[in-house]
Amino acid sequence: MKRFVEGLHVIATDAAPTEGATLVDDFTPALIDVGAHHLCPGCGEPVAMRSALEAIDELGLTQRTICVFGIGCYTAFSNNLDVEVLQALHGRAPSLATGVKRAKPDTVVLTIQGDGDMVNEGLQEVIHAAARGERITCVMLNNGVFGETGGHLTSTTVLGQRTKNTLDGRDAEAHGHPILLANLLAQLDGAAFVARGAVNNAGNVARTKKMLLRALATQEAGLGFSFVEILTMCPTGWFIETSEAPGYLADNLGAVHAPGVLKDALGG
Ligand SMILES: Cc1ncc(C[n+]2csc(CCOP(=O)(O)OP(=O)(O)O)c2C)c(N)n1
Ligand code: SF4
Ligand SMILES: [Mg+2]
Repeated sequence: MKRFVEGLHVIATDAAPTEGATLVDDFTPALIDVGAHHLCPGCGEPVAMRSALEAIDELGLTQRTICVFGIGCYTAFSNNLDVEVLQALHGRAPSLATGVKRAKPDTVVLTIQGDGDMVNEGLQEVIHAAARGERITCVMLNNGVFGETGGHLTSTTVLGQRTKNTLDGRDAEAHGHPILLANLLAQLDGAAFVARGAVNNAGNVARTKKMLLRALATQEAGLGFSFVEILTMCPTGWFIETSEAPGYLADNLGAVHAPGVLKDALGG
């Protein structure tokens, strides 16, 4: 079995870090009220959030947008976004978003969820929303772990990936196979746009932003359900050095959950 710790500096977690985090920049992106956040250095979720907010801003949708948040590290952003925000129970965001969109069809509704939230705790929610062709956009930040609660296995963890409760790597016989959610959703007739991006390098960030723009355009065109999965770094939950996380994402999560557009009903 492939061990994902080979060649990596795995960080000891039996003691507090000797050095504190450093504020790199206090730049405040559009639609975020404060520049600084308390997510870990090197986390991919702030980059993904920024891309989503840039897409909303560029399409001029700010005044009509309602975000529904799941529960994970990304939830920290729900308190300081300059768009309307609702907080869902774990995994239930697609149903809450469905209610919002049906009650207020002129709004643009998107969920922000993690892999643990969407694929473990609420898998049926997103599948049924997609099958119904709800005119909402679901965004899944996929780091292959329950980041906020300590880096445990989720349903998207790839075979061989080391997590807090699979120290020797995920083993198919013991822990089952990963669920490739975007591939699964793309098979449903109600899904109009399905794509998987990543934020581990500048090119992938740019491609992910285009996917988000396309998903929101799909919603605005009333074509059905739209979905963007974004692979994000979680150096803390992967127990590796921050600098190693972008490469680790490409070699592990990204090698199985392949980035690309899987379905695009807008065409052209
Ligand atoms: C019903 C319920 N079960 C468990 C939890 C604990 N919990 C909070 S965040 C979280 C992990 C979320 O993982 P994910 O959605 O992948 O987000 P990440 O932290 O990795 O960004 C869990 C299990 C909870 N808040 N509610
Ligand atoms: S635990 Fe992982 S997902 Fe959570 S803030 Fe830290 S790096 Fe990001
Ligand atoms: Mg996660």
